[in-house]
Amino acid sequence: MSTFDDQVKQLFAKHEALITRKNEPVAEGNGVYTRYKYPVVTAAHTPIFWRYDLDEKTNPYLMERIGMNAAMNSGAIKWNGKYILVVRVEGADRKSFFAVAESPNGVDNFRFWDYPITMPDDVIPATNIYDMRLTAHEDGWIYGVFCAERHDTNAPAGDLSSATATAAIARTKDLKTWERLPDLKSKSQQRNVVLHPEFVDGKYAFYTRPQDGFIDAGSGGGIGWALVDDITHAEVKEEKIIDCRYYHTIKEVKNGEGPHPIKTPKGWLHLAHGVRGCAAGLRYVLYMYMTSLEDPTKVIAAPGGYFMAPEGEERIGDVSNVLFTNGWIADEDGKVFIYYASSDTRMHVAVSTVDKLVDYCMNTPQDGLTTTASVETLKKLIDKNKQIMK
Ligand code: M1P
Repeated sequence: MSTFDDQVKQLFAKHEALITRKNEPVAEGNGVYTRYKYPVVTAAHTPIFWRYDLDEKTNPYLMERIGMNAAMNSGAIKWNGKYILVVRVEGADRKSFFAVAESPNGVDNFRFWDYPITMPDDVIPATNIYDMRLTAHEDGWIYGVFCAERHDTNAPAGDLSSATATAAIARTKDLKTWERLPDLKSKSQQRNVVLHPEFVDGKYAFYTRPQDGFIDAGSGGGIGWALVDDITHAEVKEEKIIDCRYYHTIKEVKNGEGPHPIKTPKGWLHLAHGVRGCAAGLRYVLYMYMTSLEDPTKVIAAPGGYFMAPEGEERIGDVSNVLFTNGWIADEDGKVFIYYASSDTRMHVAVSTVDKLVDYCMNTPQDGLTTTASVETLKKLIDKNKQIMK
């Protein structure tokens, strides 16, 4: 019979084997990006010493004491030469918190720092916080903008589900100590709010996602843009929708900015999620678009359809049929690491390059919004290829 110490050793060994497992690129792809075989971070990647009481006296059966349910929607940044994810870890108690996991190469060996982030509360504490977008702003701070969820105080008695979504703002210099700034003031609820990395007209610029309710985007027309004078008292005064939702598209029901856009010589490269309804519920896919360097509110490329959709095991999880992204890293050599979560359960990586992504955006036909237009677009490519194939 193995001793308590043996069992602890086995737990650590199994965990170490998981987090040091080499990841492999998946050979077949569409030429735009390369998926990787294994998820990069899962609930099982969280340290053993977060989940188990390792004292034989108080945990003689070596049982898990604090369960972790998911590791998902992570912000990303390259920092001190390391690929950093600020992971949304969701405990078995349904509360999400932020924790840093770092990797030396961006595709495997992600290891959590010993402690989760202690995020200070705003004046009215939130019940739950999640989905941080990281922005190393030109003002010198690293900002984390995330969703703060609170029970809706206007909900009728007995309604324990109605909630409100607000954009919360914090900043740091070392990813360890965070200064919480007041939540973004806005007339509507907000989720998927992202800070643009540069000043625009001397102001901070936010991508917003106005929404009528906690779930419903409702009259919120899409991804918005708002300029803010003072980040320490941020308020959306005027909001302009820059990336609209359309009927019968992948973003018919909702959309939301992913990570902050990457600056390229041809324009700002954006990654976002789009949501449509179907008999199986909501389907979340990723899509891309580009905006002008001169006027970041002007869309200059809008490839039709989705960029990535759930495949294989990605389709299944706590909230199935979902891909979601709020983190990517553009490396100095032009490589782009796209971090995405599948079905609100686990984190993956796909790798591409800035050049390929710009080419994808500029040369993928736009959605013509009708079957007739789609067939005409398809026929044009067939005609062209028929000439080549002669
Ligand atoms: O469950 C899918 C996603 O739903 C929400 O995204 P959105 O606001 O666009 O509907 C978020 O709660 C997100 O965390 C979650 O992954």
